[in-house]
Amino acid sequence: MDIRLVRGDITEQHVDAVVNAANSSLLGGGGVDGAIHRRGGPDILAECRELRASKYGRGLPTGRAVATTAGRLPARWVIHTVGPVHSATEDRTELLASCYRESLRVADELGARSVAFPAVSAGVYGWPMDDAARVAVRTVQETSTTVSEIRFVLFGDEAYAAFDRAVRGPDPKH
Ligand code: AR6
Repeated sequence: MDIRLVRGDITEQHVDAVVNAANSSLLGGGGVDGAIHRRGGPDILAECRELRASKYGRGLPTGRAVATTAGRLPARWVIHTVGPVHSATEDRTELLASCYRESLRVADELGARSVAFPAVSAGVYGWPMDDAARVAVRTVQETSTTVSEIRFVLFGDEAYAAFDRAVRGPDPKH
């Protein structure tokens, strides 16, 4: 499995599946979620509403993932996952890892070979970027998957640098 880091906007990625940093309501929000619904168009929200009606009336639990169409995005699917808020629980690291594992499990079920991830929980949900990046990179490296390309799409230099450090591992000089 190849891990790539890209600076940019996740809604512009030509990949099989784009992961959305959603919330349990599945009804949209700001950040990545807002951008995906805005650029992807109303078909994504329509499918999210159906999922709420059929399976997730109480919301998609934190750490889980579910797929919909990607609408007008240049991808085939959006995989919605709900990250933990940083201020919340003792299980937050495990729940954040679960977002990446579950998203890759859903990607495998779909037959997706390339998947783009944002820095889940590192925006509105308040995770320090270095911590979020370490959990993200370690988890995808440890997950067995048929996905062959994982692309972390980072907004801005700080996020890119944090993921770059996480991919390179601890600096031996320190
Ligand atoms: N492409 C790539 N990365 C982006 C983009 C984009 N278009 N837009 C923002 N980021 P966030 P969370 C970065 O807040 O912390 C929503 O309201 C952003 O700079 O999108 O998991 C949901 O509905 C940050 O580094 O997700 C939830 O309520 C990272 O993506 C809540 O926010 C994640 O920021 C989820 O919060």
